[in-house]
Amino acid sequence: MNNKTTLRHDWQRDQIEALFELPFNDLLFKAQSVHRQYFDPNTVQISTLLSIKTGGCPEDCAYCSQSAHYKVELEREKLLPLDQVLSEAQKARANGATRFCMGAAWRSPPGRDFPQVLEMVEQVKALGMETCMTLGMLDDEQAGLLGDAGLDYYNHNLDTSPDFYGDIITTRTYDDRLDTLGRVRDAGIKLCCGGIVGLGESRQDRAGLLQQLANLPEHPESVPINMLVKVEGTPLSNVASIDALEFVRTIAVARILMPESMVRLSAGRTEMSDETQALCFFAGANSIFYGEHLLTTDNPAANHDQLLFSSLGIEPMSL
Ligand code: SAM
Ligand code: DTB
Ligand code: SF4
Repeated sequence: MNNKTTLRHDWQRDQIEALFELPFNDLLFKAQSVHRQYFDPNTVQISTLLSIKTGGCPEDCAYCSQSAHYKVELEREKLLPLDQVLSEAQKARANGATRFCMGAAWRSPPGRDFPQVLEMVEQVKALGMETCMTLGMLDDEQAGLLGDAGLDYYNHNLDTSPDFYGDIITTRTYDDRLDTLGRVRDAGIKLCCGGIVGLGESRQDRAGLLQQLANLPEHPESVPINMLVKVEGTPLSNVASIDALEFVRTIAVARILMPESMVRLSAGRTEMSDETQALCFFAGANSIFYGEHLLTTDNPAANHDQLLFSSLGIEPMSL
């Protein structure tokens, strides 16, 4: 008999809010129990990020260092040359990363750069790594070409609840995002889709984001939960920090709603204690970004993460 929690796509908002409101120990016990039905609890997948095109983005995402709408100290860069991307991917592979995620500060990929992006997918894949790209909105043709090039994952986040979304981004709609997610699925590419916690949203908004993700036609294979990294010069540079235990609760609810997905403890680990991260792993997070940089901000030092893994008895996941 199969005792696994069944996958649901019909979550109601009040049911999700009720999970958030459980006593902390009950919530974490439930999340860890679900986690153990689908995963080895002592294994965490490791991805490494590279910004392949930095800054000057026309979108106005209020959290982002790369938006041209805000005055942030950041050097803009054109698309990186292929050989530089490959040497970074090789370093990441040597350090134990199984997935290489490439991010570009675009609204959508420009035609002139697209052939080079496809080349990056093919050549990083040839190194024996999984590939992930996050390039903004895609049309059908672009999604198809990325799929043909062998792209494993496409990252495109919903970021927050539909209700709060307009407070954070005005230059593209929630539906634009959902459309891109549908095109990625149609092209046979796996989805990496999550959001950000700590934007000044309410608990209801956090429940609303997770409801959207869990009620997609298929759960995203990878669900990054970012904690806002506050960047000087952006409209959210002084927003109140999210309580660490509320962040852990968000991870736990994501795990319960999407039992089969990899839940990534994504941006924001530099600002978290080891104890908070340990609770996130207990709550069901089983993927991290590894390496000193995210896209434009810092990530914990690699030797710090090695010590953390070893003190928790966690092993990196192999492909
Ligand atoms: N430009 C593309 C897009 O937004 O579709 C891809 C890159 S964008 C930087 C990828 C994701 O990183 C965003 O959707 C957001 O969820 C996350 N992110 C960006 N800046 C962040 C910050 N300061 N703190 C936490 N997460 C952030
Ligand atoms: C995701 O959800 N988080 C990553 C990845 N997808 C591309 C990006 C985090 C960015 C953090 C801020 C920065 O370094 O610029
Ligand atoms: Fe541009 Fe992506 Fe940053 Fe939004 S999150 S401003 S789309 S780089």
